Amino acid sequence: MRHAIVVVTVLAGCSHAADPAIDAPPSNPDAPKAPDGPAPDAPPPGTPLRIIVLNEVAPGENPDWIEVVNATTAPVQLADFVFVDKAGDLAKAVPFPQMMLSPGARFVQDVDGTIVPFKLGSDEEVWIYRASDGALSDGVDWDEGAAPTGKSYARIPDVFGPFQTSEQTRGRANQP
Ligand SMILES: [Ca+2]
Ligand SMILES: [Ca+2]
Repeated sequence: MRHAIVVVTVLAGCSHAADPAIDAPPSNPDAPKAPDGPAPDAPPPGTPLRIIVLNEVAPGENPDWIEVVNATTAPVQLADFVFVDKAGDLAKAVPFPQMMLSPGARFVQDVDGTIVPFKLGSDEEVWIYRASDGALSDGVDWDEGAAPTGKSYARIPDVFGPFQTSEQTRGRANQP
C-alpha cells in the first residue's frame, strides 16, 4: 500500500510542475533592459522575429540613415514595424512609412532628427519592433569607433551576417 501512495503523490507533483510552463506568457518585450556597462552589446531579451531585419546603419552622416530588408519569403507591410534608438522604448518608436516591401527588398530610412525625432550617435543602437505586439524584429547596438563618419556598420553578408565596419552601400548589397 505504501508504494502505491508514493507513486500517486509523485505523479500529482509532476502534473502540477508542468502547468506553469504551459501557461507561461510569451517573453515580455517591456521587460527592463540591463543597464549599459559591462555588456553594452547585449540585445534586448527575447528571440528576434527577423521579419524586417536591420541590415546597415550609417551614423554621423547628414542625414543619418538605416537600411532594412524584408528577410521573409512574403511581402511585408513596412508600416507594421517601428524603430527606435533605445531598447524597449516603444513610446519613442517611429513607424516606417506605408509601403509593401517585397521579399528580400531593401528600404533606406533617413534618421534626420526632424521627421524622425532622433539621430544616430557614434555609440548608439537601433531596434525594430512589430507595432501590433511590441515583439523585437531585429536591431544592433554598436560601440564607439564601429561606425565612424564616412563608413557604416553593416551585416556582411547581407541579412544573415554579423555586423562589421564597412563601406557605405545605401540601398545596395553590403560589402566590406
Ligand atoms: Ca552602443
Ligand atoms: Ca547596404
